[in-house]
Amino acid sequence: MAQESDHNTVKSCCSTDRSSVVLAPKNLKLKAAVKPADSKPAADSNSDTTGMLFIPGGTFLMGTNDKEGFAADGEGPVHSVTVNSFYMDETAVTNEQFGRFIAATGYITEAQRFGWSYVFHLFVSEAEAAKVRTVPQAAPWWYPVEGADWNHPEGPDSTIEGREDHPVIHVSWNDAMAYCEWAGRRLPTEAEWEYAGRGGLAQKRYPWGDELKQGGEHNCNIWQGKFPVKNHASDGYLGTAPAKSFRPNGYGLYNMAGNVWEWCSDWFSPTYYQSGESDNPLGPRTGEGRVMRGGSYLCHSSYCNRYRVAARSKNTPDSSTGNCGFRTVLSAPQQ
Ligand SMILES: [Ca+2]
Ligand SMILES: [Ca+2]
Ligand SMILES: [Cu+2]
Repeated sequence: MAQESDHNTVKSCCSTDRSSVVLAPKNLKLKAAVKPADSKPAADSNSDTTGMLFIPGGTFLMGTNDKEGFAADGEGPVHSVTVNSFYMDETAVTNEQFGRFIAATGYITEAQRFGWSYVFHLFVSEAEAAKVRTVPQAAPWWYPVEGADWNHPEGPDSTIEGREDHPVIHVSWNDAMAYCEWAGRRLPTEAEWEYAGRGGLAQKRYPWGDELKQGGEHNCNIWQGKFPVKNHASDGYLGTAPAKSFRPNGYGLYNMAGNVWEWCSDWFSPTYYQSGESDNPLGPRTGEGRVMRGGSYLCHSSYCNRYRVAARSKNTPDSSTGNCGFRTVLSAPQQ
């Protein structure tokens, strides 16, 4: 299998971007139909908070100086940030919820426009694997599979049947924004995501505390074993878990750590925390990648321990993978 060079300069996490393999989009014209989106938290007109939890605003210490962190990702310095109250989805958006959006709008996702998406190699059938010609050099466990999309997570020979309550995957940032627009919601800012992820705790490594396991029990869906070849799945899941699995955090939010990465509205910059922006920060004004938070079922302490609550990553807004989804938020009326 030939390998194309990877455009990532920062050591990649368990994810990968669309430009890492050279495959021509099958339908470039349609791609223009994706509207560029503004990352500003709009004054939300919608007041339907079904499936959401109230997150009371406050001031917290964002970021970490943890020695287990990735300094190159810009996880530090720790800095004080204030966020207003908001509502956040209790779980990541599920296949069932995303399916309702597709049924209502006929929206075509970017994976469908490009004709392919990244599937983790162990999930790809022999027949589909035989068609794969290039893989991202820095993340060769990702196969660009033609016909893989949210409704066919492992490729054209797969379905989401039985996984309706799992988080939707193979959605790009642009797809997530389109869903938000339809639902009258928005993506969380990176600050909102971390504030919510911490669940009211201060400067802990995980949403539940500093220890990965509590009483010997798994708290999240990540990778056990030898990445990327042997997953023991002692947490119960090789791939995605139902969106409402494991114990929720202090705010009642499920799977903020692990399961699937979650898109945030911000552009990513490893130096952004040095900007001093502390009042409901919206992220850098420009960038190349959008922030992803929380890590996924592929994260492992030996390679990418980005299931820590301060961990950050990014991907280009048109990229889609089998381990990234999103959840939505809604601004609460200001007091
Ligand atoms: Ca797992
Ligand atoms: Ca997650
Ligand atoms: Cu990872």
